[in-house]
Amino acid sequence: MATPHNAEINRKAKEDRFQGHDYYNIDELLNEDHLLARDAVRTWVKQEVSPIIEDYANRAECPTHLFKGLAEIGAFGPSLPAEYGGGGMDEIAYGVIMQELERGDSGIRSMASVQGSLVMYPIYRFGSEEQKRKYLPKLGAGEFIGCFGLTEPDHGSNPSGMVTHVRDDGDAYILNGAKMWITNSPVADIAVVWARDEEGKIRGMIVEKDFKGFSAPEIHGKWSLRASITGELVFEDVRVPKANVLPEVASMRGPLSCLSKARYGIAWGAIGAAMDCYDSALRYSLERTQFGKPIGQFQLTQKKLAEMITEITKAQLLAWRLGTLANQGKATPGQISMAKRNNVNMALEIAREARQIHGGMGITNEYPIMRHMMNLETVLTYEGTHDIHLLITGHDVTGLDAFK
Ligand code: TGC
Ligand code: FAD
Repeated sequence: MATPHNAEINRKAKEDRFQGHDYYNIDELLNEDHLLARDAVRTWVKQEVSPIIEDYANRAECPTHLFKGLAEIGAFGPSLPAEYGGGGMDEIAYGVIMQELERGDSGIRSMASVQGSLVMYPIYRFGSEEQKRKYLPKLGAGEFIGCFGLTEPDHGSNPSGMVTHVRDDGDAYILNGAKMWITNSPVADIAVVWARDEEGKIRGMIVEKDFKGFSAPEIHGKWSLRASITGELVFEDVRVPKANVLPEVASMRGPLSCLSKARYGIAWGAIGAAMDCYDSALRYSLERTQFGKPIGQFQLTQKKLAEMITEITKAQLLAWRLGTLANQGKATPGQISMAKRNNVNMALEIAREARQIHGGMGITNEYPIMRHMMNLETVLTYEGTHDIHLLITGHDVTGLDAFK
């Protein structure tokens, strides 16, 4: 039975009392625009996400009403030009926005990552002017929802092996195949789909939801990313007008460039989830008493907290430096892989330690810990698994490919 003091702590748990953590004064490296964007998104998450997220995750339901709000706060394509529906900001602003969204929930960050980096970005980078004008403003405003189809049932880590294909049919392509694990697909108006053409080249195309032969059934039964909707994409002789094919790329460079953009955002996002777990654990350790003392006074709790803030600080510095390189157009895919892998793993480790600090309460939805921990299991796998990113780094430093 909890003492009155401890019962009060648990009653207050559902209030979002989050405070950012900045042990190395990294805010001094951010400019006014970054700080304004960060604070605006932090406030929005406290008002719109925190009060509802545990219930949506519990019901395994996506809060699709938040798409509009995400658009209003500029979460879709923050670093894409404003004339094409983006935010016109820099890469660090994009990063801090993802950090604050994932502080709320990885699934909310996913809604923004997919729309901005995996749907708007390929249309912006590889699309025709007509495609940009037709789709980007609506995507940026949240009037259209998009999804990105690369992974297939038999080709996850190795998307180059894809079997989804198109055949030429005059002014259109006929698309056949299936994609698996596609974020937002059941609610999407358009899908950016990657398929092999008759010459074996990888082509990107925009498939609209009402094209005949196209369906997007939902995948049920996820214990992770429960507030995000995931589905398949099934193509049975879908006629895709050639006007919907992205003209500026015909290789794996197309989808992999989009992944670089999204992985960059995840490297920042994971810091948000880690900070939320640390913040909750720190507060709990000061409020919860056992053996007549706050548990934060025990050395073993301090070891956990000290290691958490050290790892968060290292991840913040990695993300900031990566953002600086990205602003100069110099961030390499290898550097992005290193940051995605390190920061997501760091967040997952912190979630596990924070769960221990919360004791039994840590397994309940009174606190955000288990939700972040379960979410991070997906984040560790999507956008390239933890081990694939290690192999990318291994390839980068040795020049030797260990994938095949
Ligand atoms: P490889 O031969 O190495 O490269 C093919 C071409 O692509 C270029 N390239 C990149 N360009 C930009 N960014 C990158 N990260 C790039 N990586 C490679 C490369 O230079 C080459 O260009 P070119 O012009 O010479 O043709 O390609 P590979 O087929 O051997 O692939 C290697 C490997 C294993 C690293 C790659 O396939 C990979 O990254 N696998 C992991 C798959 C993955 O990450 N899937 C993610 C699916 S989307 C998703 O999970 C969304 S979750 C969204 C959410 O909800 O937030
Ligand atoms: P596999 O590739 O089968 O890997 C299984 C295991 O084998 C992993 O541990 C992996 O590291 C290991 N492995 C594979 N190859 C090697 C190797 N060469 N060497 C050593 N180990 C190896 N995809 C999209 O296209 N769009 C989306 O919007 C999207 N959203 C997603 C949302 C969720 C919730 C999830 C879970 C996934 C999503 N994905 C999406 C798919 C995601 O990118 C893949 O799950 C991921 O790339 C891994 O593929 P896989 O699941 O097929 O695992």
